[in-house]
Amino acid sequence: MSSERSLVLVKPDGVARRLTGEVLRRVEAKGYTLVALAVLTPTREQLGAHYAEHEGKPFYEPLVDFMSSGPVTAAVIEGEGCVRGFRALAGATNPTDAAPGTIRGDLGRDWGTAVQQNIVHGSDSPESAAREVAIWFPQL
Ligand code: DAT
Ligand code: MG
Repeated sequence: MSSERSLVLVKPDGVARRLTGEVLRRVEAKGYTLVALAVLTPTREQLGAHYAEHEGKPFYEPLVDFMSSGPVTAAVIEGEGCVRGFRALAGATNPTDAAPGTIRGDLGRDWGTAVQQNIVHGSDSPESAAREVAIWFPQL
């Protein structure tokens, strides 16, 4: 059986709001397995690698500022289809548009900041997941 993995981050807003447990609860209730877990404040260098695709966009510097502003909870999850499955749990990028029932739809809102603070990150493809897991958990 193939065991797809995804990289999940509870972003600084989610950690500050004490939502790590709520996010991990939803991951586990869905049936995915936690295979690695860490709490850390990311460096700007680490975030530059993680968000390389967004370099040059207007929200890039605010994004790196925000993501390095405090601790995040990083997790590797595992399960058939979990990359797409976690993106479905997370909901749309803009929390105003995210459907009720999703993490961003239930727990997030627009705070008027330069970058959307939307509680979670989830890898957008199995290829991205492999790249991101290597950035956050080089020991895996
Ligand atoms: P996602 O996190 O849903 O994969 P993304 O990779 O396109 O979204 O962008 C990374 C993060 O940057 C996203 O979670 C929130 C923020 N962001 C994206 N597009 C934005 C925009 N147009 N304005 C403000 N923030 C944005
Ligand atoms: Mg993305």
